[in-house]
Amino acid sequence: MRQVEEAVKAEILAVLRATLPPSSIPDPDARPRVCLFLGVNGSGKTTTIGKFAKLLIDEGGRVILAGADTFRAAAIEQLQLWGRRVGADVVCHQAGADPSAVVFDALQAAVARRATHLLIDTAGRLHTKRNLMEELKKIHRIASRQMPGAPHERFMVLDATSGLNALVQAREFHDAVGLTGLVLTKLDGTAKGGVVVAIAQHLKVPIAFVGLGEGLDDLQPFSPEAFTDALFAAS
Ligand SMILES: Nc1nc2c(ncn2[C@@H]2O[C@H](COP(=O)(O)OP(=O)(O)OP(=O)(O)O)[C@@H](O)[C@H]2O)c(=O)[nH]1
Ligand SMILES: [Mg+2]
Repeated sequence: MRQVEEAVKAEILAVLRATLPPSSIPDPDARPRVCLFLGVNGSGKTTTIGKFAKLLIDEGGRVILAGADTFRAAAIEQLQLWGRRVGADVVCHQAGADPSAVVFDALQAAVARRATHLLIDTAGRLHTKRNLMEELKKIHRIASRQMPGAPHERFMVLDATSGLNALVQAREFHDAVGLTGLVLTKLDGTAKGGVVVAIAQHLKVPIAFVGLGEGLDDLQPFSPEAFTDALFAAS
């Protein structure tokens, strides 16, 4: 039994090790690095953006947040609150505005203010899933027209408590914008987030960060070893 467990563990590690966290502060000629955060509602996108901004600012980055979740007024306020907490400028429009227009303005501001990073918050839910995917594609299109290569990162944020349906969701987001990384949130709870192994394996998308709470410093680079050990630890 022990041998079986060791073999399975080695397999999982091999899948997860094929991943590298993205480097943080870009060279001056590659700024701003534009990171799009997407994922279903409640997965932890806005919170992750706040924590990621803190991490980058601690390393000397200058960060701008884009409020492209215009679906709810509260979403914009939540992002503004994070901006104040971590010391990042926030570019946003009114609720109901075109998210791509927000991204356009935010990218312009990021260039003008010589920001190292632009982090884009998006809606997790629109009237239909089709709307959501079309909107993400449009954001992608507008950003890349403005700055070739942008958005450089397309991070899917997913909640450790999600089941196998997260694989289906990840595939949809991957088809829409091509995911470059995963962020696994809420690992501080009882869930172990095993579904990311399936996603990493099927979509070949690396896991970049894990969320370990709601506080400012609760985002960490992903460790394949620590994650796999926790997966096999008795709960
Ligand atoms: N314990 C814990 N809670 C988290 C973590 N990340 C996010 N949360 C909480 O999860 C809830 C949803 O987080 P949000 O950041 O608002 O999620 P979202 O994806 O932006 O949600 P929508 O904007 O509605 O799509 C909030 O109560 C967060 O505080 C985490 O790593 N650990
Ligand atoms: Mg949000």
